[in-house]
Amino acid sequence: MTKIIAYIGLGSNLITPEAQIKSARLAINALDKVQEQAFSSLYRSPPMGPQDQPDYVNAVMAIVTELDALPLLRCLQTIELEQGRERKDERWGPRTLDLDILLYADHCIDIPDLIVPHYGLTERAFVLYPLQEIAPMLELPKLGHINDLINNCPLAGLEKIV
Ligand code: A4P
Ligand code: MG
Repeated sequence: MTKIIAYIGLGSNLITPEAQIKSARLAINALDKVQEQAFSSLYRSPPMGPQDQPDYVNAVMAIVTELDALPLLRCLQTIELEQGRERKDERWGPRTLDLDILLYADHCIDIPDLIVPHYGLTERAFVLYPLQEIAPMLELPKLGHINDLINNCPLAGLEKIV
């Protein structure tokens, strides 16, 4: 199996979000056939979607992996559950941890459980800015250069946590 570079979006807005992101990073690093290649700063932003929930902390991680995309998703979902993620009916509701596969090399995937590139990526400052921080030359399949996407995506209150 060849090695693939994938980008994972991490998000949390419940129960010490910064600590949730940091422990998710450790858990991803502990996965078999996954190595961290880069990890962005942490960013804070107001919630997209329902406003009656806390601000989010987000980050983006680049990994090198020999896992296929779907097994990788299953591993990430297990980590979400281990960190107390509860799936509720409310769309875009609060969560202890959300792990999304943003990109899987230059693959375009559209199967029932997995759409890559992640569907919301171009409208989400909390994804694009940390992604640009760790991959400033990135060309996204079907979507174009990261800098062009950033130029069309307002910050929407996003702040780097220092
Ligand atoms: N799925 C399909 N494609 C993917 C992918 N590329 N990566 C499927 C991960 N999962 C993918 O996900 C729902 C289903 O998406 C899964 O069964 C998986 O097979 P979920 O994690 O159960 O539910 P979700 O995350 O609540 O749904 P959704 O619509 O993906 O939520 P989002 O888009 O992740 O939004 N505001 C700020 N500021 N920052 C945030 O991070 N996040 C959300 C959640 C809302 N507002 C936010 C933030
Ligand atoms: Mg998700």
